[in-house]
Amino acid sequence: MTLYQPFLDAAIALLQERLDLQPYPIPVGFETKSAIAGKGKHQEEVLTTSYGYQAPKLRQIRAAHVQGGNSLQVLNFVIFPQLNYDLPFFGADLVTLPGGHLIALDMQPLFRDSSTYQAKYTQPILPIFESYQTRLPWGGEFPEEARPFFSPAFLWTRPQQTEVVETHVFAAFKEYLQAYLDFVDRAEPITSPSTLREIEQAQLRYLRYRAEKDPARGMFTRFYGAEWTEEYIHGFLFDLERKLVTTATTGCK
Ligand code: DBV
Repeated sequence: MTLYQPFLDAAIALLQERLDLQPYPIPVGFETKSAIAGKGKHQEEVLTTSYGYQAPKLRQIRAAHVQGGNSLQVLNFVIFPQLNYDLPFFGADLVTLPGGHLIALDMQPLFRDSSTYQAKYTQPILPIFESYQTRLPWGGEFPEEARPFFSPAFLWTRPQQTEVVETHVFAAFKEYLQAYLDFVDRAEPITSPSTLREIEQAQLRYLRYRAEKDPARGMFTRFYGAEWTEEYIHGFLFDLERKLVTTATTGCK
């Protein structure tokens, strides 16, 4: 059992329990991908497994799980709401590299600076965030340009010990996901054309940023090549732009 497998199992179990969960198509060739990395005695298989689901209010729920031995484990898990809801994104980036663990967990806002948006989607989770502050302290430096995409309840931490990941990070992950699903339960469709336009713009802004700046691009390119990596990023991990083009040109969803 690798470090983030229990996170993935718990998330899928919770989603199945609380949502009408359906599969989301994963492009052929991207469900699993494997390569051998390293040299000589340090050779190690790096296996990337993808998971995709959808639910009535949630356009895409997807996870990428990278398993490459003790010093390379990643679970990147994101929920993209349908464009007619003002729900935030659920974003988890759980990363273990030779240098240590790097944990990013948030309900990433569509509208970072709106006080009504914060009152609706950040204030309710601040008590959860605060309850982890002493055990999961602020992880320090992170890209300034990414700041608009995170909420004040952004849990960003670099634990020294694996045990902290297995206990406190795991607990925080499950609490954030439960709280997110509470928001989903309560969400009502948006009908105002101007708000719908703002939501689409905000989703595209987020998606373009993440696709362009994906911190895993270098790693995936080294293991699996540039062609596979770009297709994985734009065709699965951050696929909204392509889906919008398909809808516009064929009328299909
Ligand atoms: N990050 C992804 C996806 C990954 C992934 C899809 C499937 O968005 C993994 C894999 N994240 C990943 C890896 C690293 C990070 C780092 C492998 C380490 C990169 C390295 O050190 O080589 C949050 N993830 C990070 C960092 C941040 C995040 C801030 C440090 C990156 C840096 O120093 O530049 N999550 C990440 C992020 C956003 C987010 C930037 C922006 C909206 O939601």
